[in-house]
Amino acid sequence: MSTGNLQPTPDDRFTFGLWTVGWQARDPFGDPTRPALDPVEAVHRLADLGAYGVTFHDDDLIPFGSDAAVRRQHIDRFRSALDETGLVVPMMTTNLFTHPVFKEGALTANDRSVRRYAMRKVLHNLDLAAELGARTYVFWGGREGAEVDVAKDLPSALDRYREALDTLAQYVVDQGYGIRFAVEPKPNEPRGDIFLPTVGHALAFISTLEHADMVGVNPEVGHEQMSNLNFVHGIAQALWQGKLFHIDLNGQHGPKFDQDLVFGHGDLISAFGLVDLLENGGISGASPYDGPRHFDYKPLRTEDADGVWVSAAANMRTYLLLKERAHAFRADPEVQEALAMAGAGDLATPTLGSGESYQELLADSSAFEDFDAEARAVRGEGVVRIDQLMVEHLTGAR
Ligand code: GLT
Ligand code: MN
Ligand code: MN
Repeated sequence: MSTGNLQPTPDDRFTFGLWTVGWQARDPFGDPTRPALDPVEAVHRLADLGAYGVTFHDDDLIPFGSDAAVRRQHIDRFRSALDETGLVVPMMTTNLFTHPVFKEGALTANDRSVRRYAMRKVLHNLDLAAELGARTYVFWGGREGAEVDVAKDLPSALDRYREALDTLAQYVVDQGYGIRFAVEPKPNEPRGDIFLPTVGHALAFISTLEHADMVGVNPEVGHEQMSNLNFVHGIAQALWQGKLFHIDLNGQHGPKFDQDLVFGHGDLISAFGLVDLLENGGISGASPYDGPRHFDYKPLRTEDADGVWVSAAANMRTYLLLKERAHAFRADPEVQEALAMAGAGDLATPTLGSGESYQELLADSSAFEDFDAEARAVRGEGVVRIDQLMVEHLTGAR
């Protein structure tokens, strides 16, 4: 049974994209089912629900092609709403995917003039990000990819992606903006295949960058699960490499189109493992994530305007429920005993002794010559008991 406080507050650091609650539910087969949402109203409604911040693409706030005066009007009235509510803007990003000019790519388009235009669009919006105090800038390359592999020079596309991030990072350094970049992987949709499709691809790419230290990842639950990958493992590796700069929380039912469900409304057991990792650091308690808990979901197309806010609240409540359940799980003496029986904590002990070399390992007959692998193999590992204890906590049975 839930005992914790399930009312979100800014201390929980819950954030939402303007494009999430503002999604009008236009899909490839149907017209919008909801009216446009004024970003100012979004700020007030999110603040009323207990959110901490709001994030956005340039075009979510300032219609594409606006002149400088109109741009300033949109920024100023948005800024007033932030000041009235106390909501902050911890992350911003660029829309490099909606306008048809980006149909063949943006930072990796074949056409150099499109690439130069895309870089200018980012540079312009980085100034606004700095003005609004954003600390993280996301790069989701929705149009960076291909449908026809032989029509794209793939190695050069990666060269151009790197060139763009190196150049934009240099701008941030030179301006003293203190902003870090977060690359958001996605395997496909809208492109047939998108470059940097998974957390692993993104981490490997980032290691080649000139300013690799200021570039991390912004993994999204559904994007890894679209590839049938284990999101919790991806997050653990990003944390382990000090690269979890931001996170997009939502729900997904396995490999299919990007569902962007409410957090926990997809794979609930994975969501439990994720919150346990983010909040408790998992078994070892290492590296808890301290950034915003950002929801990147789409209110179902079936919902009206009221349903949008029901679903926004559901993301936060589900997170808090899982947080409370994960704490109860970790505090349960039977769980601790089961984990000890399984030797889960022993993995934190180095395999070699302090100062031990491979020569000493070679000389240790107990490690090999006298080790009875057959006898060791007979012993059960006791993992199912832990799984069931987790399910019982998750279902409120404990
Ligand atoms: C887009 C995408 C998201 C990205 C956003 C950032 S926009 O809606 O589906 O996953 O996080 O560009
Ligand atoms: Mn996302
Ligand atoms: Mn998504």
